[in-house]
Amino acid sequence: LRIESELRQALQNHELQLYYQPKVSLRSGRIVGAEALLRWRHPLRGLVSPGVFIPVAEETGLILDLGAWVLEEACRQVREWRDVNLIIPPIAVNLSARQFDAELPKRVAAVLERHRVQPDQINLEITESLLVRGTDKVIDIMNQLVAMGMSLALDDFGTGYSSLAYLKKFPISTLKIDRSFVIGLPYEENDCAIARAIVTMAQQLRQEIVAEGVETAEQMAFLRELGCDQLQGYLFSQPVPAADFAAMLREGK
Ligand code: G
Ligand code: G
Ligand code: MN
Ligand code: NA
Repeated sequence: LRIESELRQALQNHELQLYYQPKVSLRSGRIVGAEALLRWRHPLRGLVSPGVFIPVAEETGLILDLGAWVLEEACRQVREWRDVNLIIPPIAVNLSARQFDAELPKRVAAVLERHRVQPDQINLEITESLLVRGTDKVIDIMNQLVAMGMSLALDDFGTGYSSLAYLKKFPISTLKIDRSFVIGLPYEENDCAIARAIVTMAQQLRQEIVAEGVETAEQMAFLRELGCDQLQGYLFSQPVPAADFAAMLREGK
């Protein structure tokens, strides 16, 4: 309860911030995207992990206000970067299943327009729980977002309960292999088998594939051999403040 009311205040007191974690192309070694990740600088507690407050926000419904703020802030930041002629790759924003209602496409379109941001400049990351719930309504909302020019990525892939065949029903252009399967590469046979299966399937479905939580050169080498498209993880960079991400882009990394 305390976190809930403090989180409400945090929104008003500007204690929330977006960090950006680069996604790197395995082919070119260049930054081809970034994921925006929420950070909360609590005046007394210090940095509070989203692993703590996102679940609370989900339970209380506060995730709707939080999610709206994240989209607004990401678009504001993109506009600011564009205004100083920085060329930025698509920025991915995490969407909670609770944000997925019939009004979502309209709300997203309004934010993009307000900041004069093109739809392909913002990607949306969704989780498998949304697919499990996968009604025609959800598919319809996804199709509307795609028709607007946005791309959808499936986050934490492999941790939920959606069947593989299920996937092709949804207009998803990117799969993100969950960090829990990347940890054991290339030494854990099971992780290798799962990663291989996911990449093979994504290729068949013509989806881009991003590996999360890549920390070692050995993991990278294995993922390269599999034909994975992009990497995200501490090997390349932790999530960093906007200014640091802009500096990375300017250095042309
Ligand atoms: O950044 P970190 O790895 O600590 O994030 C922990 C969890 O919080 C991850 O599961 C991540 O997806 C989630 N998270 C971070 N930022 C956001 C956000 O803006 N919206 C939602 N819905 N989840 C987020
Ligand atoms: O659930 P989601 O994939 O949105 O969350 C991403 C989370 O993973 C963030 O909290 C981010 O800080 C964390 N993360 C990103 N890269 C790495 C990594 O290489 N290793 C570990 N342990 N965590 C990572
Ligand atoms: Mn994510
Ligand atoms: Na993830």
